[in-house]
Amino acid sequence: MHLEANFDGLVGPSHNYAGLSVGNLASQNHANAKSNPKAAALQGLDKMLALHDLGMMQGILAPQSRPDLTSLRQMGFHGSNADVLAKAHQQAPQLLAACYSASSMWSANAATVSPSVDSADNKVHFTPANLVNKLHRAIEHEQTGRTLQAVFNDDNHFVHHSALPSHDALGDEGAANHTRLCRDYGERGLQLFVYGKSAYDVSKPQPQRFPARQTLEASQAVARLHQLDGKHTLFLQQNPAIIDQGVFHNDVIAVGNHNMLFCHQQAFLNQSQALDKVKNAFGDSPLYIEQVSTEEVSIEQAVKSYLFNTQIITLSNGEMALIAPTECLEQPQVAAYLADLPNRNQPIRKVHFFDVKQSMQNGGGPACLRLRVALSAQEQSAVNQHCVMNAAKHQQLSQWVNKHYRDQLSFDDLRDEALLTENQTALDELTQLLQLGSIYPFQR
Ligand code: SUG
Repeated sequence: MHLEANFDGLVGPSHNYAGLSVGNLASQNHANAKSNPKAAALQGLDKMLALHDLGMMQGILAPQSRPDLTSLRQMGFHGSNADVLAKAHQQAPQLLAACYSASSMWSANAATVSPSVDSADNKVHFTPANLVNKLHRAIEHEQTGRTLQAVFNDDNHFVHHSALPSHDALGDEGAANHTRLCRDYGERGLQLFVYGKSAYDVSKPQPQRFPARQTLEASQAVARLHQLDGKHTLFLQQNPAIIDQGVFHNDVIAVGNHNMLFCHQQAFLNQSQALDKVKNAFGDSPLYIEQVSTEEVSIEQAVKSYLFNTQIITLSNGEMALIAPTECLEQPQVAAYLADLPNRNQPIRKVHFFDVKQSMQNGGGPACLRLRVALSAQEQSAVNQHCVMNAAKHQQLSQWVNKHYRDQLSFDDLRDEALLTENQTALDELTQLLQLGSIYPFQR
């Protein structure tokens, strides 16, 4: 049996609000707010357990080691670890914050993943995203590669590529700009790559205010690496006007699952032509496109609520359910829309609401927290089983969080060497709980 697993990023012990992501309004609005790392990690674990309880295969991706001392030393801070932290805190607080971000929790940005049924060599392909647009994220991809190798560690089934060269022309944000539509997870699907700009084609419009993080050229390179069939691969441009309104990734305005595409009316450039292309490429079987009009939900409310950063999941009875953040209940248009959604002619029958507020305040909703990996039965058994969620694992990891995480963090706490030690102690223990081996630089 094929299924689509969700691998969520476990929130790291240094979760904080540093306002690092220009163009991501929640990140900017919460710059320097106090964060709650323990609550953040527990919220994430509870969502993972709930998905497991709904019958889904739910995986866990370990956080990255922060602060990233290698990067800080590369930037010229030297001496003991305490010296490095104190100097960076005093001389370049932005760089210290970048090297301390727990942003790897948003595993939708970890990589692009293609299932084996879509690839010419019949293997599952992983390409870590270079995330070049933001410094705090551009330092993630090497560790991402090591972590994915430790979870999907079998050459017979899994192919791990390096990230694309780190340059804006190949800016890649991973699965946040990638969706796959299919009739069944075990059948060849249609892979939709959504880009914000082209590096070279000047005829394509670009946003004026905020950066487009994903380029067409990067999406094409990933499709080549993954050996996808051109007939079943589409490249669509995101509407640049909404990037300027805070839609910094396509998964803030559109989400797909099986034969359903759920999107806002303004998600894509030249939307009706774009959706015609999707329908044609999908073929004859039924495809549900649920488009929400601007009248019904404004872009502003969509961005505040993360209505489209929801997860659509298919339950074992074939019905679909929507995993939504509780912020959707706070925006009146969105709450009204969701109350009516199950009555419409589309497959979602139920909406489940989750409190992931700690992540939401940095611009990460339920869908940002997960990387989708469609797997055959054989591939499922080739996954590192210690990274798969169940009730016992949830209990074990909740205890681990309660033992190691601080209740609260603010920027000045980042210069405290004790925080570094706490992070490393926690992650060292985690590699044993998840049986990952020595994946972190401090363990080598
Ligand atoms: O890259 N926020 C992340 C949020 C990523 C959301 N992911 C998806 N939409 N798939 C980002 O902008 C904020 C960090 C800070 O400001 O402290 C941050 O990195």
